[in-house]
Amino acid sequence: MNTKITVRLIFSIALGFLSSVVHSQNSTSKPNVLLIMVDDMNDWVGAFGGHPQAITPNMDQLAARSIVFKNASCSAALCNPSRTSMLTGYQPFTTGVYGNIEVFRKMKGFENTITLPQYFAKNGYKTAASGKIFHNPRGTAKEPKEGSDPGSFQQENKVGLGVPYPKERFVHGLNFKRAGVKGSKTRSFDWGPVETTDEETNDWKSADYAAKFLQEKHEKPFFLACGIFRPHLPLYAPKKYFDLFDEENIELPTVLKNDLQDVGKIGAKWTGKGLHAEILRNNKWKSAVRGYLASLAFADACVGHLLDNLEKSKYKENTIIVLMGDHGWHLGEKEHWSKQTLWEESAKTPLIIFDPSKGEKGVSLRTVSLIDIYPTLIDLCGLPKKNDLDGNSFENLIANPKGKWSHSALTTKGEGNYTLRDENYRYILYADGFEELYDHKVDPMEWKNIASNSKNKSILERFRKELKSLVKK
Ligand SMILES: [Ca+2]
Ligand SMILES: [Ca+2]
Repeated sequence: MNTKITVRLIFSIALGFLSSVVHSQNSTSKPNVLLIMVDDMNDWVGAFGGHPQAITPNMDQLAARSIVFKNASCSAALCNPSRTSMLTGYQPFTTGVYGNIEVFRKMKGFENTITLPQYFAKNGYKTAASGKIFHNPRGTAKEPKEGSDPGSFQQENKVGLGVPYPKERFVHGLNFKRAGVKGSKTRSFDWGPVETTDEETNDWKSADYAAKFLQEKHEKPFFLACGIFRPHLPLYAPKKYFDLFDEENIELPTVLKNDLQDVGKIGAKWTGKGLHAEILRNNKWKSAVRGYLASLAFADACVGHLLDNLEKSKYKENTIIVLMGDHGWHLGEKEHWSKQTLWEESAKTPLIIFDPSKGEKGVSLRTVSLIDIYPTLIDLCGLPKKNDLDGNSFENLIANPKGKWSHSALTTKGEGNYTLRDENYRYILYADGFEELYDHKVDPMEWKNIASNSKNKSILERFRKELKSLVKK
């Protein structure tokens, strides 16, 4: 062996040794991830200021030490397409998953999709889920259910959701179906207190499973996801949370009369005008708002149980916390209840990120989206880039919430209906070509559609161009 070869050989052995040392250090020092997803939670969380009477001390406390994204959007204002998009990193129009019944793995070209938890597992993480993360948490490998993806998480807690139904299910709220009143499309449109303890509820059990996971010893870094089902319908919560709110003094959302006059035909058709009229006719608006606030306060307590256990655990200093809803929720705004519109109340979702290594806190007004979570978590955890994702990493905003961000947030509903949100405006394009434009600087409730005002032509042009570039991708 000549000297040159010997030197090269020694050098490469030394390099190999060094890189293995570096590698093992990396894998042990990687941060853990705790992802908390609260179903149908709108910006009524205290820290987001959506309702003055919200009682969410645990989420507010987390917000106070984190980056609070006040202009975050979902990819779709419905459980399955929103969650599928966040967990695959692809927009609804990329996979074709627009509704609650499609399964992304049955879509051509997406059979072998590597989901967010699978990507973490591939890169040395242990992954676990409790409660609703994929749309249907009850699917098993033997019996996959619509909207489930058995195997995405290495370990999954198959549980019930929310709060067990009261014995006399429909005694507390309004059961439109039973009352024979037209207008409700969902049989779950009900609310009321349930005589039960926190510990007996499914949501508490979901949080408790994750809490116990945090007390265990884990050899690898972990990616732990916990889904809380309330404030998803029906709005049943333990009685003590209803007792926090006095129905008489409940503040209603501010609603403009005839707000729907200047919206698109498609948008107006999506609203539940009939349901809203029935709620008014039955004088139940305050009662329903109280049901939502009580359910949200209960969800917050479940989140608190989990976060308290993280605080008590040895993972406290090395765990990134991501807390989000899956989309927003209307409670009468634009004569609509629930989700599935392209307006702010549906498209906006709370998003809080705490990264102990950055130690930053504050509010970010950048218009990020849940589609950006996948690439962002890759960067925050130092995993190899995944270049086929639709979203953009906003790692820079975790270090500096006022940092650079040049993307509008895109939300899709069905084929050909889109909305873009930047820090000043919301733009909507329906499949029939109708456009809406709202100026959030002066119109936070999106009352006045200014798309037809010739003054705004250049703003419209900018959004049209951006939307084209995103949808064509
Ligand atoms: Ca949902
Ligand atoms: Ca209007």
